[in-house]
Amino acid sequence: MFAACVGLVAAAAFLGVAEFGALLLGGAGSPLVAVGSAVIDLAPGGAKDLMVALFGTGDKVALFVLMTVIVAAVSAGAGILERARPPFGAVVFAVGGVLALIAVSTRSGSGTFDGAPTVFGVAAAVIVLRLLLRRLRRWEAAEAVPSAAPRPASAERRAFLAWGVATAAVAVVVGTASRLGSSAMQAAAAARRAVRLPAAATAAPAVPAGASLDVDGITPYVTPNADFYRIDTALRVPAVDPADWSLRIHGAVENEVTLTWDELLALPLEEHMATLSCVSNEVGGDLIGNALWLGYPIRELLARAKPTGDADMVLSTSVDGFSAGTPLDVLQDDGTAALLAVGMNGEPLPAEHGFPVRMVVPGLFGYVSATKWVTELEVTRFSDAEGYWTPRGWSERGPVKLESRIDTPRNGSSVTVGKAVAIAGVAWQPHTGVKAVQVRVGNGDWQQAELADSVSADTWRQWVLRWTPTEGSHRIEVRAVSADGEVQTSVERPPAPNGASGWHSVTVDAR
Ligand SMILES: Nc1nc2c(c(=O)[nH]1)N[C@H]1C(S)=C(S)[C@@H](COP(=O)(O)O)O[C@H]1N2
Ligand SMILES: [Mo]
Repeated sequence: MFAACVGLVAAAAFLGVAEFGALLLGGAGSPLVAVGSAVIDLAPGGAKDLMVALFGTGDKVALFVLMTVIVAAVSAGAGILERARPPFGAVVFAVGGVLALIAVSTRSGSGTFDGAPTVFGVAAAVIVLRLLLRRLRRWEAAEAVPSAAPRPASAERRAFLAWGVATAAVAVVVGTASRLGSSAMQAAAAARRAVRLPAAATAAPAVPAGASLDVDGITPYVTPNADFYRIDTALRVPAVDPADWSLRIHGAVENEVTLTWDELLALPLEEHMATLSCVSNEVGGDLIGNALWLGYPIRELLARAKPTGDADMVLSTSVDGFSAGTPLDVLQDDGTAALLAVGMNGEPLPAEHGFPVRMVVPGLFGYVSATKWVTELEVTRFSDAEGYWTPRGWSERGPVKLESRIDTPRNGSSVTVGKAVAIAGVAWQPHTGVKAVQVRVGNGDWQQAELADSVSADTWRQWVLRWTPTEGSHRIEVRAVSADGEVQTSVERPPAPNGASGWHSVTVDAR
């Protein structure tokens, strides 16, 4: 009887670990779901009809109940078997695991790692089976020959029961929570696949060929979504179904505004290319990307809401609790394409970049403006509210600093004496723009780099300087000049509290 319970706890451990693994894989690879759908696929038509006839639309629930009963019976049996004839109980779990693996790997669209949750689940089940049975045997031994036992039977019994109950409880809680989380993620992923974004009412001009220089190793002008840096506080990417999404604009406004997904998509959307960067980016770092955003100007929504009194900040909040405090005047400015974005490079926002809706504000670091999975805009005051990072040591305001980066040659690389090398990279100060980039080799003079075409002041610009190295080690430095005439500062500052500064340099060896 207790051995059967151990089998059940082992099965719970299997499901708990496997479902948690599936959650980490973004909702894929759940043996529970895979086996269930394999059974549906394999069941003869008559059985399916019978299930539907018996249970109607409850047929899937009925299937899971049936599967649970079977799994429970087999697991209980495996517990008894393992106690009587180890390791055959463990073998039963292994066989079950192999069947589940077959089910997982034959599901359409299964990925390379989708079997991992099942494998880890089986390992957990076998470990739990063995450890709990060892406790059970100790208890039984203490009951049988009390004098020979190191601890009284009552202590062994308590230990066995405590471990069994605790393991089962953890497994059930983790498993259930993970299953719910995975379902939500898969539902959001399916909803994202179903999204058809409308064409922009105001399309961005095509990117001119001259925006991209033909240099090996330079950062591409547009960052593909898959390569776009990701920064957020979310342990798990929030799963938001657009059907459930809405944005509420409230606080110091005359009219509260609520906007649903369908209402947002029905508005005349704008396309705008903008470079987004993170305040945590080190000099020379890669927490920056440039994308074509599709969205609706936040200024128009604020015009509907009509901010009142002396409001000077908009606190945007995400479903996951993150918040950013953005200056109200920036969001209201006619000349700033601050968007409530739904599209990124021609696709719905990827889940990790804020699907279904995020903010993008050219010229401000992400932490004070680019709220992903945004659901709320509160019009307020900097003196009354603060964004997530402000009490954590980052400045209340976060305009992007004038910066430049050398992409190629790489620091520490070797070049050939007398053979021309392209020194190239990107420079940016979104919303202001870059008008010149200068490069210095060693103690030489600053030389003007050639600039790629500027697409708008809101994006970075590629630059290149051709250089023919002489023998030796050379330090190469870069600095940008903004459209306002500001020269990038050499003063080195760390990212906290409002962005790193200083000149990026690389050292190369010419031989
Ligand atoms: N919900 C949410 N939105 C967020 C953040 C976050 O932690 N949570 N981080 C911000 C920061 S610090 C940056 S730099 C940008 C990064 O956006 P990305 O991951 O799409 O590149 O998102 C911003 N939006
Ligand atoms: Mo950031």
